Amino acid sequence: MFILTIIFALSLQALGQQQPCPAGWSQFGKKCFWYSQSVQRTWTNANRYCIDIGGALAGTYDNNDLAFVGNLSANSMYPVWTGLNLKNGYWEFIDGTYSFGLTSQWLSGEPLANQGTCGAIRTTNPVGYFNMQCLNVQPFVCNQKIATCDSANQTQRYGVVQSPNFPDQYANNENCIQYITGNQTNFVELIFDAWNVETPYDYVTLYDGNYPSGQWTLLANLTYDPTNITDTTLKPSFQTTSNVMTIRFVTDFSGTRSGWHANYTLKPYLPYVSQSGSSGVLNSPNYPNDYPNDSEQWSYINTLGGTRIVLQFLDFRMEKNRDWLYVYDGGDTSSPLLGNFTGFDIPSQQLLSTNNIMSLFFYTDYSIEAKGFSATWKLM
Ligand SMILES: [Ca+2]
Ligand SMILES: [Ca+2]
Repeated sequence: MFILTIIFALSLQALGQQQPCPAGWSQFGKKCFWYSQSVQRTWTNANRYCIDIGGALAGTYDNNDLAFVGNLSANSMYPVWTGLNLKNGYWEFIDGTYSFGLTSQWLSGEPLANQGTCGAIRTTNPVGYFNMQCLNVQPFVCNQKIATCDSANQTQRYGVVQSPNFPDQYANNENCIQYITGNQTNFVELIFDAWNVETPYDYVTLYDGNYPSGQWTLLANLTYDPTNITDTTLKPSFQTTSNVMTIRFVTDFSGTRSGWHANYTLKPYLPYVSQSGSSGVLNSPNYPNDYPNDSEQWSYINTLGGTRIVLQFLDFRMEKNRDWLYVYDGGDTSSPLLGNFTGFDIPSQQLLSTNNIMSLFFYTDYSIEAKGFSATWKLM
C-alpha cells in the first residue's frame, strides 16, 4: 500500500498536478503558512526573508486564520510577527489580505498609541494582536497563495486559456496542464494577447498532442514574450498539426506576476494542394459550394525549371476584408506578393511569376462564408 501510494503520488506529479504548498509549508484554506521557528528578524527583515522564500509576512483574513497562525507558532517564547502594520493611519496587512474585522483580532485594549507601528501575535491564550516597535527581533510567520492550477480540457470552437487567477498574480509552485481538444479534422491555433511572466524561472511550454501521457511533440518553449515579437524567427501564434494542444505552465518557488492570457480556435484541417505539369485549375475548399470558416489552405504550383506561370481568375466571391487570398511569386510568405484579394469583384489582371513556383494562401475568419475562388493557370 505504501509503495502504491508513492507510485500514485509520482504519477500525479508526472501528470502535472502539484502539491498546493511547498515542502515545509502548511496549508490552511487557500493559503500556505510557514513559521520561522528559531529564525528571528526585525519586521522589515522578516518580510524580506518571506519574499526570498516565496511569500510575504502573513495576513490573517479572519479569526480562523488567526487561530491557525497562533497554533502554528504556539511554541514561541516571543511575540510572532505577521504582516500587520500601520500605514497612512490604517492597520493593514502587507500581503494585501483584506483586514476588515480585525477589531476582533486585537487583544483587549490594543493597539496602544505610541507602542509601535507593527503588529505581532501573542501565541498564548488568548491569541491576538498587539502593536510593537518594528525593530524588535523575533520569530515570524510567512504566507503565500496555494498553487491552484487544475488540469482542464477545452473542446469549444473558441475559447480562452490563461494563467491561474489572471489578471491577479499567479501562485508559486504551479505545474498545471491544460488541453485544447478538437475533433479529428481540426487543428488548434493559439494566440497570446497578454504576457507578464517571470521568465525564465516561470514558463509556458506548448505541445502538439497529448503531453505527457499520449503522443506529443514540443511546439514551443516560451521564454520570450509572444505578444511583442521583434525577432522574426519567433512566432506570435502557434498551431498544432494534430487535434490536441497541451499548455503547461510551471512556476518556481518565488516571484509571481499577473501572468498570461491567450485565445484559441479549433480550425478545420485542410491539406495543402500541389499541382505540376503545364496547366491546371485551383479552387477554394468546397467550390462551387461555400468555403468553411476559420480556414487556411496553401496551394502550390511547381512547374519545370525555366518556365513561368500565369494565373487567371474565373470566379471570385469572398467576404470583403475578412476572408483573403494571397498569391506569392514563390513558395512561401517570404516571397514577393503578386497580389492579395478579397470581396466580390473578379480580379481581371493576370498574375505572372518570375520563376517556376507560385503559391496561393487562402484564409477565412470565424463567420460568413461565400463561394470562394476559381482560377486557371498555364505556362507562359
Ligand atoms: Ca517565479
Ligand atoms: Ca468570413
